[in-house]
Amino acid sequence: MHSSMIEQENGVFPAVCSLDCPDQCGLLLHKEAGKIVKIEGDPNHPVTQGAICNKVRNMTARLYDDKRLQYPMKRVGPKGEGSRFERISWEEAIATITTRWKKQIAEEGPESILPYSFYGNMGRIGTEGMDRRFFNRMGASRLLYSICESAGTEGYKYTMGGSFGTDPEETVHAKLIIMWGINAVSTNMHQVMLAEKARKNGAQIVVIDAHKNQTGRWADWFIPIMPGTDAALALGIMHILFAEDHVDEAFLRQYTVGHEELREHVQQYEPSVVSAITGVPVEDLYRLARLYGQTSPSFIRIGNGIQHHDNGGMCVRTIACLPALTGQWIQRGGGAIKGNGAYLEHNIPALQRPDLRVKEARQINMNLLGSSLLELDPPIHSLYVYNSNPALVAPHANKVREGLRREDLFTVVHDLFLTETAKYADIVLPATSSFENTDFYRSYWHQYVHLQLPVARPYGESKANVDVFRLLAAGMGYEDEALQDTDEDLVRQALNHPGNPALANITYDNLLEKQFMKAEVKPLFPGELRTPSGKIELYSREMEEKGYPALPTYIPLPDEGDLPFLFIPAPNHNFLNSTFAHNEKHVRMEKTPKLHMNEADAASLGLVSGEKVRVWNTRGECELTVAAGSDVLPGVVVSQGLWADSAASGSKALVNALTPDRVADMGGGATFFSGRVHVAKL
Ligand SMILES: Nc1nc2c(c(=O)[nH]1)N[C@H]1C(S)=C(S)[C@@H](COP(=O)(O)OP(=O)(O)OC[C@H]3O[C@@H](n4cnc5c(=O)[nH]c(N)nc54)[C@H](O)[C@@H]3O)O[C@H]1N2
Ligand SMILES: Nc1nc2c(c(=O)[nH]1)N[C@H]1C(S)=C(S)[C@@H](COP(=O)(O)OP(=O)(O)OC[C@H]3O[C@@H](n4cnc5c(=O)[nH]c(N)nc54)[C@H](O)[C@@H]3O)O[C@H]1N2
Ligand code: SF4
Ligand SMILES: [Mo]
Repeated sequence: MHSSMIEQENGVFPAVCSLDCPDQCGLLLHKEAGKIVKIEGDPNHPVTQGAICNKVRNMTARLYDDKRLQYPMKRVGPKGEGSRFERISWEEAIATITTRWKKQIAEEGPESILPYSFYGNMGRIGTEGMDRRFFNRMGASRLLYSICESAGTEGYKYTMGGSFGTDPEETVHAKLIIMWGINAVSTNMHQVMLAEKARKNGAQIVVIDAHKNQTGRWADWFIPIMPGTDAALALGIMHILFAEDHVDEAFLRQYTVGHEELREHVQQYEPSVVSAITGVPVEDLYRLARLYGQTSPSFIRIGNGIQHHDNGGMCVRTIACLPALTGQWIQRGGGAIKGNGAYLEHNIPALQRPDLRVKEARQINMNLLGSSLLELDPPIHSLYVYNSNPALVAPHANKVREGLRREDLFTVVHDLFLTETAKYADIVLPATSSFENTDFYRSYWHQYVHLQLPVARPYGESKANVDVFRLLAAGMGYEDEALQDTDEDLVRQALNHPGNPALANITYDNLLEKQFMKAEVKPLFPGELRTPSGKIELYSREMEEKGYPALPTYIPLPDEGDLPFLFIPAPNHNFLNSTFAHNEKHVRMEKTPKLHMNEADAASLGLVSGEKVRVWNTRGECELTVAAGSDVLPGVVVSQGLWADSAASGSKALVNALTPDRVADMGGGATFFSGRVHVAKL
């Protein structure tokens, strides 16, 4: 790989997928006349092996979509629907923003400014590098990055000490694979490829989900479950494992704390009790527990679906205890993955420079964006959004939009497209795609680190996040060296991390030569975990001190009144969150936004498949098309995908109009899947 890829008009160039997806595929970009004309998988990538998803195979249409933003703009019409924008220069854009911010900082202080971002591009210098330095230097309000996996990550950490799990490449050796609350066929396709290899060697595949989607259909055994009850199922399995002596006593003694307390504690989770809670028949519960207790190696892939609930943190904490009971962590390919991000942790302080912040600032939970914009005192008077589209993806969308509509809120949005959020902006800035930038990428599932160098020229006048923050720093008069570092400096500083020996060989120079490298990860066992005891904590004193039950526990979802259906608005196959929801090709592949419901429920409401329904609660409403059948249990309805306001289907499928902005039990997490709704024929 060489830095002159931009200059070469034709050829095939290495790249990495920048999307927020565990697989982090190695890619090959085909260029003709300076344009990327084809994207395929890199066959030399050991994990992703040349296979990529349909979304990214069709991504060139997005890169050169004629709706892609080319130059900065200012708003001239009203905010939101009906907004209009006029082209301005970068000089004017930066001057407008920094003039406003200087005034605001002088009058109200920097906490009146809120950066809002997520991982629309997983490149680390662009999503948690120069941006963090800039807002630290400014002293702006801090965002709690809680919209995705934070509840489950915290829950898993209480049990295992951090995001450390099985190396996915080893999972081909498993004889039992449980996909638990993950729609892996759509969201982690290479885990499915690895499971297919294991299946050829005799492995059984079990899927536990609230919805029999493509992943459930692919399973050898699909187990439907009432949403929000998975902790009870896991505790029911533990009850049987202890009762029938399928536990690995030696492993428990050597590597865990609290197994005796746990043995006592799970006696209350009798199969009949668990069955009544989960909807899983008693026979199936025994069959599952015995299968898990008697098959080795066994591997559990813990998805994000189970933790987007009020009880999500405790649920993941509980499931994460299972592999310890049968000693799976020392079996090749056994164990579990919730996330593996901690193995590849780079030097975060060196990249983010918290030392630039002279005064502590308030922290704002991103799941509470709507109420924060509407209710905080002192108020937020400026919002800077990048790498995210909160008007579509954040919970309680109507509140978010009401906040964005405030006339006294100065909003800047930096994106590749005029998103739903950008329509509320005062200033819109055009962003480069990841293939136009330098950045490094580290998967949160496999164990490889990638370097991306620019392959194509910036589209129009678009700029990378890092470049915009350098301009903003200059405009603000911040002279700190840290705000002038080059892209290469940033990557070098982040990868120089004596605290993580797994990255010892992974340097900018080595990556320049090899493009991607596997970290030298030490096996978890034998070894000290990063829990307080250094062992797997089946009993956690730390949790007890924080007011949680010390042992894994089933905590029912809160009561949302007598609305008849629990509503699960999950991701779909052809979009990635709201990315691709604006691209015609992807929308066409996805067809229309549906509402999956049980045929008995449909019949009782007089509904048949294909009919339009109104779905509503006190937070808002949306319109979806019924798909009746046996894919979900009675009392549950499921939609898939975050559809654009302007979807070709003319949909009014803003599913987040219905989702609660309650905060989950841990990590300030989101509760997208714990809301209830009414459904009726339109
Ligand atoms: N194609 C595609 N891929 C993606 C994404 C995308 O939007 N589209 N998004 C990316 C991102 S940011 C993330 S975080 C991941 C998310 O991907 P996953 O980890 O797969 O999580 P979800 O798709 O949110 O939910 C997974 C499953 O949980 C089920 N579910 C919901 N509630 C419950 C419950 O209480 N119990 C059980 N057992 N199941 C439940 C849902 O029906 C769904 O099938 O995918 C990433 N990859
Ligand atoms: N109902 C419901 N809501 C959900 C979920 C769900 O399952 N159900 N899932 C939640 C989850 S898990 C997540 S992670 C969030 C994700 O939500 P977001 O992080 O908002 O993800 P996207 O919708 O993909 O938006 C990313 C935006 O970043 C832009 N972008 C891409 N690259 C760059 C870049 O280099 N620079 C800049 N400035 N912009 C860039 C893209 O064009 C896109 O508009 O959504 C959450 N919302
Ligand atoms: S979205 Fe996921 S599966 Fe698709 S190319 Fe990117 S990393 Fe691979
Ligand atoms: Mo996510």
